[in-house]
Amino acid sequence: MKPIVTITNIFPEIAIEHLSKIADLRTNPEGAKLSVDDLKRMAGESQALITYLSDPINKEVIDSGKNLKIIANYGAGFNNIDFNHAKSCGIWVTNTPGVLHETTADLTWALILGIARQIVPSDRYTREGKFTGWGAKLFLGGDVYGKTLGVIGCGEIGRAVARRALGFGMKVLYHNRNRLSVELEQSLNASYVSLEELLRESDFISLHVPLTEETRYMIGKKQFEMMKPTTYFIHTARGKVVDDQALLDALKSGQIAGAGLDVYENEPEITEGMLEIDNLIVLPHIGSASVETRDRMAMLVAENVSNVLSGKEPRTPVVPLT
Ligand code: 8YV
Repeated sequence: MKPIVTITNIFPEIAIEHLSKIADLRTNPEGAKLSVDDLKRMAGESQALITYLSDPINKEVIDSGKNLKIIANYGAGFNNIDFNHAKSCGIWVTNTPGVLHETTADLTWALILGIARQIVPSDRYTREGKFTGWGAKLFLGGDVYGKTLGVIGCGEIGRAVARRALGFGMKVLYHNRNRLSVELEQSLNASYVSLEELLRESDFISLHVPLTEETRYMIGKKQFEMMKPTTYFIHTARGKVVDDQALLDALKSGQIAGAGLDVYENEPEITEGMLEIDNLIVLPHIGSASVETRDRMAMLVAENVSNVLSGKEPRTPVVPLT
């Protein structure tokens, strides 16, 4: 009998084909919203559970997985999973590092350029038939080339964002739990600074930390007050790292020049008042959303699952079980 593998949401076809050769696959092809009870039932039935950032894989769900061997998250972030509890139950937890950072960095840059050059309102204006001739003051934005980029969190996504800044002649400041090696710093032309210095000096600030107890609400009123009125704030990490109300206040009062967001404090709810603000781009959490990257993520998930089901170690465990 083949092991049961349950996928809690829409999953790329290429990996479905691969997994269906080795497992009895249960899927949710329309991406129907699942309750904790649904997740508990799925965990109870399966040897492997493929999960998404929107699935709260808490103690209750994990305890229901009597035969569960692996929880394979479709994403690099895994704050939706109580991985310490999973580990104590002998269940592997895996994520998808190494395959989505370039795509997420591309989107970060789309936000940097988009907010600085007013791409979204310019497009709207043109579509609305308002473009009647060249205007000397039409949608004046801020320069990107030659400015200072501050990267908070210099893991693989933060570094991919910093690397792109080389082509824009930017000065790069970064802040991270640990300082990067001298070689890496040199290859990125990046200087390690305190968080406060980064907030005070940068023209663009981009956030790339995971959501943990230490990073929860690390950017709030006090941090926005340190930024320059010409600074643009970009956030493609996890909503709860930022106090959205403080961000909204900073945008409204002109404390900062603008922001580009892919994530929200109470996602998928957009924080009240955000949609009325002009100097803000709001995206629906599409950081890794390219066809190629989603396929790569899914194939890595499939490899992790098939390794564990055949008694091997997964390729990208969140923490080693052994
Ligand atoms: C994923 C993400 O699409 O990798 C992450 O952490 O936020 C996204 O790239 C998301 O996690 C889907 O589950």
